[in-house]
Amino acid sequence: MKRREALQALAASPLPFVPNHWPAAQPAPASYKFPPGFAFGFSTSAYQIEGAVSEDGRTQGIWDVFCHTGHHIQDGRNADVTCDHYHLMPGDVALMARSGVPNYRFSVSWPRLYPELSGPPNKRGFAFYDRLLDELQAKNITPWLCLYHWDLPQYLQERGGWTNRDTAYRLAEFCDKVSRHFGGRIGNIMVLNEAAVHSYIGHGLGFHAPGLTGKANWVSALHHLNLGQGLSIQALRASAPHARIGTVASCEPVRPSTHSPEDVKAAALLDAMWNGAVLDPLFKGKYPALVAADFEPYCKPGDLRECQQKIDLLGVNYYNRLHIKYDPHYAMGVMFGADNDKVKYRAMNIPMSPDGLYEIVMRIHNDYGQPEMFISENGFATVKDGKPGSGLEDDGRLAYLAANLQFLQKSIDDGANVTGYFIWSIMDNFEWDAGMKYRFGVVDVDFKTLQRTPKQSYYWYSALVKAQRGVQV
Ligand code: GCO
Repeated sequence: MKRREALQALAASPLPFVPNHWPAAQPAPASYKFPPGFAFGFSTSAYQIEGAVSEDGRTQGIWDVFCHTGHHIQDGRNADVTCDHYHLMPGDVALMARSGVPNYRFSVSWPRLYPELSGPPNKRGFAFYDRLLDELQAKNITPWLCLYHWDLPQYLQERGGWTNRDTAYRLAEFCDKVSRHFGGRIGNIMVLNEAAVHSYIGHGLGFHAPGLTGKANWVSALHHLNLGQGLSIQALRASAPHARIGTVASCEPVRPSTHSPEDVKAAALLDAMWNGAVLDPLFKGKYPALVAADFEPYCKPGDLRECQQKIDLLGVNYYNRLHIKYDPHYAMGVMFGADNDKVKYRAMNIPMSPDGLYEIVMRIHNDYGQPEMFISENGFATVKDGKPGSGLEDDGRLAYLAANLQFLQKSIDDGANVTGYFIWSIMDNFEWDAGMKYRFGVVDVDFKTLQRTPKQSYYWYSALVKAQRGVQV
């Protein structure tokens, strides 16, 4: 039996261990009371899990080039194979199905679907996602599609990528074609993932693909992402009239690293760029006053009318509060800084604050007209959990997720219209510039053998979701 077949067989066999307990300190899964119909799910993205980067006609995206040039990835790894989900997909869907978690947010790879500039659709690329949808349907898992999770085709990068206004129009065209292909099969369609992170970290700081730096690249990329998002939403209204249309933003409260006036100013600026310059154009058709002038060189008359769109739901990715300091060496003089808050949780050496989820959800609720939201990502990184096959204890993750869900429940009790919660991620995967150094999965992936082993948090989340759905556990 080939390794791949063996893994597929493994995925279909009973799980290696099923703990029926977790540390007593954790809230009992049945202690939560989310509203009926609340959507629990898992999130992934194409580039981080698929692998098969040069198979079946796929061409390079900006992350392929970024991983293979220079020393951008902390552990020197790449995503050429990563979880090999492209081949092991049925087993991964089976893992989700066995958890009882009924929703799955994934993204499609643009260079897999349209490998050439102005070229025809790649039938084999589309066939992969058709098979994924078949598999999900067979297991009663609802698909949530995210159309653009950072893997821009390299042919568009060669024409300037997001710093080129034309890419906004290419995105709308892409969204239109993809949604027409999937027809009525997908009921929830999100346009972008985290315009703030993609523009700042990828175009302002250069830590992510395409590795550009400086204010002009950051601001122009963000404006063109906002414009592309607005155009795409309009295109999707016509091409997927049955679907709920939205987008996903990384929304985090921002605090200054210290009380110095420079840090306080830098934090306000980053807040305006990270939260405001993403949500204001979409909901209010303007940029925050603090940074509006910075967008003027790129914002043509009528652009803000295109950016402002009615959406059916907003995906909110929340991980932790941001702490910002003034640093003149970086674009706009802002940079991530130290945190002086006392916190209980720490991951990737970053302090984690579950109450920040409550803070940001209530802020969006109050400032943006009480939109329907779902938490499209929330997760916790570890270096390595337990020993594979030995019960994989991940108390830190479990505790952090449990605390986030308590704060989320509180925001709903206080009136926020939050209708879903998706964990990042079902399995360990390629964590961008950190490579495989940090792991976010509730399922462990051994990147040598590709074996998947559920961690304790998988079972805890499964029990919680089942209890909320009234299933006996
Ligand atoms: C992001 C992305 C995910 C990450 C996750 C953990 O926020 O960077 O949406 O792709 O992997 O957030 O960092």
